[in-house]
Amino acid sequence: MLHINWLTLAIQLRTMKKHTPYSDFIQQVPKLGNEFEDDTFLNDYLETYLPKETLSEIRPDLKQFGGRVGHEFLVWARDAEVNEPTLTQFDAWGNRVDEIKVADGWKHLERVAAEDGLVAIAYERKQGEYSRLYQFVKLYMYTASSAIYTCPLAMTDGAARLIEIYGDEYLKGEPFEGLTSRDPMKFKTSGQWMTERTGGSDISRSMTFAYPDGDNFELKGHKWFTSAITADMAFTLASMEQPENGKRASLSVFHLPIRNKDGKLNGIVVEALKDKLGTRALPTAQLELTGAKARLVGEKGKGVKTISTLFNITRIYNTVSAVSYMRRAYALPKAYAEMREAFGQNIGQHVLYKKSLRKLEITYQSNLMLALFLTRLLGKEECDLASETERSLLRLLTPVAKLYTAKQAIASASECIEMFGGLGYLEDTGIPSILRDTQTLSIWEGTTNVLSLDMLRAAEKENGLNAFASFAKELMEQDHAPWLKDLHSTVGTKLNTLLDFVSSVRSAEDMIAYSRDVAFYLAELTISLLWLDFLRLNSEKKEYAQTLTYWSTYKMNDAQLKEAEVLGLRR
Ligand code: MFK
Repeated sequence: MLHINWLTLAIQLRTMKKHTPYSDFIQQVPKLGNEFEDDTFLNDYLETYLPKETLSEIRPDLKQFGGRVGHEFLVWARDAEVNEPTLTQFDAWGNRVDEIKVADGWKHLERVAAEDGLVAIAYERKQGEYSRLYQFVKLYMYTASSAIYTCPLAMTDGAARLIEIYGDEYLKGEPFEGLTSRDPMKFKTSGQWMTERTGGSDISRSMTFAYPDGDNFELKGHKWFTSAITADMAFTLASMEQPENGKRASLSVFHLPIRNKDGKLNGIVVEALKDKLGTRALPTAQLELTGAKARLVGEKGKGVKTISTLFNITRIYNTVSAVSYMRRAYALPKAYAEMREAFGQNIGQHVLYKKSLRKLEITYQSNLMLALFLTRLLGKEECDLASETERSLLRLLTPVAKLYTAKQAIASASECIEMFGGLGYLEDTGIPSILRDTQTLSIWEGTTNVLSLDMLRAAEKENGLNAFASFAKELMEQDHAPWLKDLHSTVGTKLNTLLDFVSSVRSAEDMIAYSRDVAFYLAELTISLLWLDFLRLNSEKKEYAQTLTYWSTYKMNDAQLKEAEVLGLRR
């Protein structure tokens, strides 16, 4: 008879378990380093386009900031995301209070934004035309670690610019000083309320009305998506006359404080907080305006034109934020590559992982090239140093860069998740929020289609296409090193392809059908031209030539220009 010694067997099994090579394995957590120092391309870019003395002046600040984003800020961002905002509409006694609570992490992210001058730098203008570049480099590092506190900052910055251009003496006083302050106790933020139940893209369907109230107005109506309702003030649209049947409302811009001096809401009822796919730390509300006291800003009936000053700034924020997420979607799997093993080696050694990583690297660098170019143009415009061509180019490239980078960010975020396998799909790694948050970038501040139409508006009405052609011609005519000859010729061919295609389109309807693909091609072509310029100025940095080869040869696809025709969408 078989005799089993159960005690010995149990000991043997335990020992076997202990000796299984991977039984005690715990995956090391990938960590970010210094997001300024580790970003070699960012450093190369700043060395190329900033005067030496400006770079030496701001480098210590960029370095200290880059060291904090991957650590201290991430902890606050996580706190803000896990502890979502809450709305309490009534107190225990039945009084309407509409109190919104946000996490401590969110408050820390606001404090650091003030102290580090994330809005202020642009208005102090200590670096002259380079102030915007400096500011946006900080925002580029900040966004992906901010639980998108960048959203209130974007609207705050847009509001400050709106006041600079259209504000009266009152707005240029305390409100402007608050929006651009570095003192956390004085720093104020602004909302931008445009969307209503009747429309987000077509705001001419707005149904908020402004009734005279002494020298000012009372606003009545609904606002459907109001991001950052915890702000101190808002700029919004309302009509001063009831529209006749079928006529578009003529809108005007109004400024309103969100709370009165006694701390009570200024004729505002918070109906609900929105339950969103992403940006969950950001309190986005649905409001009723029940007689909010407001003042007119700019010319009556010119509301869309006036508020475009604000949303053109937030569209540049959107662009820079998209690249921030692209950088994160590269930096995280890059860190992981060095500490995760599979099939006998670090995953970073596998050629297919290397390929995915390299594509993410090219994507973030190329999009950063476009985003930072835009901020240089903006800086020049705001310091009155931009030529007419540069102004029109800024106007044209703002919607183009916004729509393009948003889509690229979503694709990079999705790839990043896959590169972590199942871990990338787990909420408590913090990685899924990158995908959820980037998804909003192609929606708010104008969808891809609406911005394609805005590109047409800028191209035709504001001389954008001619400006682009002169900018491209000027870059192509510079002296290029002989080794750049083939790349120069490839980019030249792409430029001709676009210009020939656009001039071959016969009707306005066809142009609309083609506009989205033209916008994508234009973004990619601008990036190619900018790489060419960068290589011209950095002849010794031949490693970047591979990037331009990939970009202009594989990424840019001439067939995409004909997509609307292939789909039978021409009239
Ligand atoms: C991380 C970053 C965070 C960002 C913060 C996000 C939080 C905020 C959330 C939101 O508020 S999301 C809501 C955003 N909504 C939009 O962006 C609206 C999207 N729709 C459009 O952009 C439409 O194109 C538009 C509403 C502007 C169309 O309106 P209209 O009235 O049909 O425009 P129209 O009649 O063509 O233009 C009126 C005037 O404005 C014209 O000037 P004139 O009066 O001199 O002729 C246009 O040239 C001018 N205009 C329009 N868009 C412009 C512009 N001017 C300069 N720049 C523009 N982009």
